[in-house]
Amino acid sequence: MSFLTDIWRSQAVSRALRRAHALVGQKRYPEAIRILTKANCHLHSSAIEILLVNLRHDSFFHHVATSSLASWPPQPDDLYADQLGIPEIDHQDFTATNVASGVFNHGSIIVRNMLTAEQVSLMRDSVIQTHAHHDKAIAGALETETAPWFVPFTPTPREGTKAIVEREWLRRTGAELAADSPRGLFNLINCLQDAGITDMVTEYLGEQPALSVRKTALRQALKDVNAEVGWHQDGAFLGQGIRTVNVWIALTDCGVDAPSMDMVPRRLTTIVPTGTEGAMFDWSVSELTARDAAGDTPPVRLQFREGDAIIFDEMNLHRTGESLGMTKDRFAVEAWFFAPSCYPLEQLPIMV
Ligand SMILES: O=C(O)CCC(=O)C(=O)O
Repeated sequence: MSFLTDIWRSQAVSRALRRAHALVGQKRYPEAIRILTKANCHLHSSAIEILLVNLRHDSFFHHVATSSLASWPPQPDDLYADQLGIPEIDHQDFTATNVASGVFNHGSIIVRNMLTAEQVSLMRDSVIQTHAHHDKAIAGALETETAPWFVPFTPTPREGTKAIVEREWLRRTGAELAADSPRGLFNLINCLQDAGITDMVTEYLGEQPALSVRKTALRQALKDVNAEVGWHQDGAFLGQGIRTVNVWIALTDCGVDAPSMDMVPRRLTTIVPTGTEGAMFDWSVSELTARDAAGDTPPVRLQFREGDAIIFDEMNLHRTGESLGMTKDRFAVEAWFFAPSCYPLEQLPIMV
């Protein structure tokens, strides 16, 4: 980059930051976020990306949440009654009606070709960079050396919110918090928007959604069996009265020689017993209980091509699908959206 281009760029970044701060001073968070996002698409600035993570969180507390849905859960018609197992659609049929029909009648729905090859490559690189820069931080690198790929998110303490404490454990399970990666989160939110996911979720939840810092992850599942989680329903620890949907997207082919997801292919309407003999945690589910809950629809190991997605919610019973002898790591992103009108604050909101 030439000296003049450098000067022009840093002036443009300062201008965008000044405008955003002025808007935030007037509590106009959505406009500040829009301006910074637009500017950053060509400026790729660490300072903008870090500010965006914080503004997306703070903006939740200035957002007046209203839902267009009087009750929850909805009871959509079963459009997939004639399909065995988990229903599958292609990206061209990705609508809130189809997704709700799959999730509320069958527990989940697979969407093939959710992301383009270019989006997959951008997100896979984001996962790799985030892990690598977190490693540098662990080895003692300063934040200025790990930004914009790894800058631990530290939310302003507020009543009902919770400091993040599980980074070490998450990392052992192959997950990085997307909010710890200002550039990774920027790329993720753009991909979610460009693929039509944010619009679909807005219609599905009946309001502009918020992601969760604690549940939105950039994942690298290692080929050597290492999952420390086991069978679980996220509803066992997310709390009652929530409205949520998770979009999990494979960034590499998986399910044969790389870890994938194992899933009970049916809609469960209750939280099954947790912490029974053989379960790894008090919130996870033993093999025996999972098989019991599955009944005549036994768990399946899912196979995905890169860019395929599966969508489910807090009632779904699943685990990382891994076996001894797998030869490849698997990359994925996991985006948990919640309805702001009944948001569990300890999950730490990020407006999208
Ligand atoms: O990616 C994985 O292996 C696990 C993901 C998961 O448990 C989830 O999306 O809730």
